[in-house]
Amino acid sequence: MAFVNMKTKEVQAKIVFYGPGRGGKTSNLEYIYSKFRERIKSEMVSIKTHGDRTLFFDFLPFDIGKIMGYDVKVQLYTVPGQVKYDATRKLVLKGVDGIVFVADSQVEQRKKNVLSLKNLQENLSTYKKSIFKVPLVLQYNKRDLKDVPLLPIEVMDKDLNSQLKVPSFPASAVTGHNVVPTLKKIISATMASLQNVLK
Ligand SMILES: Nc1nc2c(ncn2[C@@H]2O[C@H](COP(=O)(O)OP(=O)(O)O)[C@@H](O)[C@H]2O)c(=O)[nH]1
Ligand SMILES: [Mg+2]
Repeated sequence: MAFVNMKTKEVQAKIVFYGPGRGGKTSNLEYIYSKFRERIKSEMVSIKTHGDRTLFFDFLPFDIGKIMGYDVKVQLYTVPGQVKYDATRKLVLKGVDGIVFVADSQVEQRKKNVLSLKNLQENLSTYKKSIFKVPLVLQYNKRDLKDVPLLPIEVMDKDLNSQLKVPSFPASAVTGHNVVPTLKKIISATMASLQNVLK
């Protein structure tokens, strides 16, 4: 649940980038960090293994200015995607206000996307949260790849979004294509869901 201070008119919301290992979650945060460096007062925190994989999570606090009279800060987190780190994923989801699900567009990763989305649904349910109610945006990442077969957008929609029917973006966390629109969408969806609290 977001932290709201009515007196100082501050809101702090938690947004988690979820998805299969190596899908591009950390790369999204790195792009956001490079793009908005002047608004980000601290370093991006990344806890990585030797192989450069996310071990616990990445963390990026981000000032987005005033919305509805409140000074809004979002905290962006990523989870480690590998199956064995499920306990950490669960922990990072605690108190989540909005989620970006980063899917890997490579044909080879099709099954992993579906399993990871299912894992998200299961882990949310341990907090009595429904994947159908939490603010959620899908990102079909790595659309820039040229040398490997990619899943058509319609197939990804069918696999991941036929029931959820949430906003989705084809994107590239490496070129930055649609990274900021993905972020803006999840921030606005998250703020909309907090509206009742802020009134
Ligand atoms: N070509 C391409 N590579 C990407 C993209 N996003 C991530 N990668 C690469 O995929 C690998 C895993 O990315 P990372 O952000 O660590 O994935 P994470 O495990 O989801 O955090 C890295 O080598 C990235 O450079 C993308 O949009 N396009
Ligand atoms: Mg990572």
